[in-house]
Amino acid sequence: MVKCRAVNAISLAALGLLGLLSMLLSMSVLGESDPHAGHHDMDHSMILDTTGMVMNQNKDKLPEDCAKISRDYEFEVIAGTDFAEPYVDTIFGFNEHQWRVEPCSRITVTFKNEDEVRHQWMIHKLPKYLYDQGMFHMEAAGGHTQVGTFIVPSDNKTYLVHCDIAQHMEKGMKAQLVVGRGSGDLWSIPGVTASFERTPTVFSGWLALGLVIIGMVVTLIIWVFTNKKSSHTG
Ligand SMILES: [Cu+2]
Repeated sequence: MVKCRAVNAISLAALGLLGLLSMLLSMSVLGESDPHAGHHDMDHSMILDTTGMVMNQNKDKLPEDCAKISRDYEFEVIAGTDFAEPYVDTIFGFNEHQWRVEPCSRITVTFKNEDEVRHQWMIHKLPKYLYDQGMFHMEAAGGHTQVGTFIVPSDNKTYLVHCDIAQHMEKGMKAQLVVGRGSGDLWSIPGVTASFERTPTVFSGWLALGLVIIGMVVTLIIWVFTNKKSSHTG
């Protein structure tokens, strides 16, 4: 009788351990890694108030490879859930997800947030000698507007523009700024390019489910086996 209880206790412990293991495994598989998870350092070139912020604004410093400002652009970018409607699997969006400009041009973005949650318009891989961390970044609190200006260098390049708030890019806030001829479209831009990122997400979801099922089956087999054994010995 004592032996039987001991075996039952072991099988129960094994059951719990396996359940936990499969849960942990599925969590690590499902957990999406955010490439921009690291926080961006604040620096002095930042305008910040309760309505949001503009970081690394540049109205007059020319990139090394530009003799003069080729052209001035003014874009109104509206952020909001309404703009996600035309696209499958999106929740957030910009009124436009692609802008085209000439090399060495100066771009002023009026960033209007129509949602209640805050949103960002963040562009990456600009020259680091002009922009801290190669980034120009605006953030507008819900219902607010921010205006910011930056100057692009002379290369034909496609820049990633996104909202860095957790899951906003994955849910539609991804866009591109094409300078000159650009350097190839980025993937998964709503209305511009097809999504290639969803496939691995769906795959990892199924993989996690499979792992959980396998874990449960193995646990069940062990449990039945040890119970049988204990009922024979007990
Ligand atoms: Cu956002």
